[in-house]
Amino acid sequence: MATIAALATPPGTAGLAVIRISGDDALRCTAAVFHGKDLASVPTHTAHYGSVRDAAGTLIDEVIATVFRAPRSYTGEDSVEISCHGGSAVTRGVLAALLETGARHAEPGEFTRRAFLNGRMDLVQAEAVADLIHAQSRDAHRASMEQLEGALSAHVREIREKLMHAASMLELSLDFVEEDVSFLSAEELLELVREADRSIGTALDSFGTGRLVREGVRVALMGLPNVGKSSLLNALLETDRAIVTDIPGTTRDFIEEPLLLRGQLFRFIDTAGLRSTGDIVEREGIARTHAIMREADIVCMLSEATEGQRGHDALSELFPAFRPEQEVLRLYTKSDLIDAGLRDVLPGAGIPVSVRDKVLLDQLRDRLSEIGRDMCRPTERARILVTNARHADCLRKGRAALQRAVAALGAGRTEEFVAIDVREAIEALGEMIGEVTSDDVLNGIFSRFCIGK
Ligand SMILES: Nc1nc2c(ncn2[C@@H]2O[C@H](COP(=O)(O)OP(=O)(O)OP(=O)(O)O)[C@@H](O)[C@H]2O)c(=O)[nH]1
Ligand SMILES: [Mg+2]
Repeated sequence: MATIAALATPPGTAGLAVIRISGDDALRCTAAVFHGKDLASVPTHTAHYGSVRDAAGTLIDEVIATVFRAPRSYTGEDSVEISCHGGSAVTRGVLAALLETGARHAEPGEFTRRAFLNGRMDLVQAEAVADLIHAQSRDAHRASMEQLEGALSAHVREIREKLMHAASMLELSLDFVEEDVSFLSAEELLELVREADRSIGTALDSFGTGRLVREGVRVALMGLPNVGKSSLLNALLETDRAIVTDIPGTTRDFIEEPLLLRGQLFRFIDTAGLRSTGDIVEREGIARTHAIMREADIVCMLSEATEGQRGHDALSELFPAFRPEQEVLRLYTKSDLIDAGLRDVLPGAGIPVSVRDKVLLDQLRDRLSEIGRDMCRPTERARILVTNARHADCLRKGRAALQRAVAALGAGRTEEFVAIDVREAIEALGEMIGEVTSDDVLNGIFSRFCIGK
């Protein structure tokens, strides 16, 4: 394998930076610029102090080089990690010196791609590396860590192996079709396929939750104009993100912002106030508000506390229908304008909020994070969590093939037909974990990685 090198830490100024080199000549290339011990002869997993100099002998930096010999490295190849001082000029200098020795600059995700190609991890685990790096919330971190550890792969592998057993039995039966012997009864086969179908279903069911974990729980703030939607968004974000005025119809286009609440990732969406209007920009904004309402996981219906029940009735008329899985909260805004005593008796399990009351804001944060936590909790049955759309696609494909197999068995079709469907399911699951891959699939996956990973 050609030797590749890249900066593995973010570019910019920092205490330290790490440059990674991997490939057949990783040790030779590093040794050519490294002055200290002869790296070509040191044992694996050892760290060495020395200096990096360019071809002319000019000192670039003092560094620590850690040597990992194949196959016990991230990529499975000979690799070196050079820790140098973090700074653009230093890292550029070290990298340039390495590239002079014959290494080439790594492409995005190339280290992990090699780890996959060298059998150090399967495709689900390789993708989990990218997810882990990008994880913002506690749940996303946990889900990607579990995938990296191989929990999801093991689940899929187990289903796939059972199906492979069924397929080989089916094919054996086909070989002996003249003799009329069967190695797997139709009932056994049906049970096997059904079980695999159920196991895939369990994994797929977790994808809804997985999406919430990965992308965040979407919270839409909706209400009539001027009720305080944008003010609430700003208060929760603790910045002046949205324009706030006392003129109804201030917000036109929606504003979406991610926010971590108690370690939980949310996406808050401030929308245009709902009313009938002749203004064509505002009308478009209101159309978007409706679309956002349909998509949101949590809908906050905002109405002014001084309006009481009336405000919420007017709002419900404008937007009566929600999906059963949507959580709808009734918020009473500007609660600083009503008596504290009245806040406990707000109609419809209403939640009092005010941008001027820190305690009320904190209570709202608690409530939202509680709901979010429930939504993101994997179901008891599924210990695993599917968070990746490509994985869900493969699982769906596998499931469809198994359902065709069940139908074929029900219709009394011959083993040949059933075998084709089972094979297709095996293929789909294999695609997910990377047992069968194409360059296109790999390019698609690894191009989304950052360089140096
Ligand atoms: N007293 C009080 N006033 C508030 C509170 N929240 C918002 N306001 C005031 O209400 C007015 C409208 O606030 P916005 O946040 O712009 O309302 P909006 O719902 O986004 O309005 P549109 O974008 O026009 O639909 C502003 O004058 C705010 O200062 C609150 O908690 N207490
Ligand atoms: Mg607004």
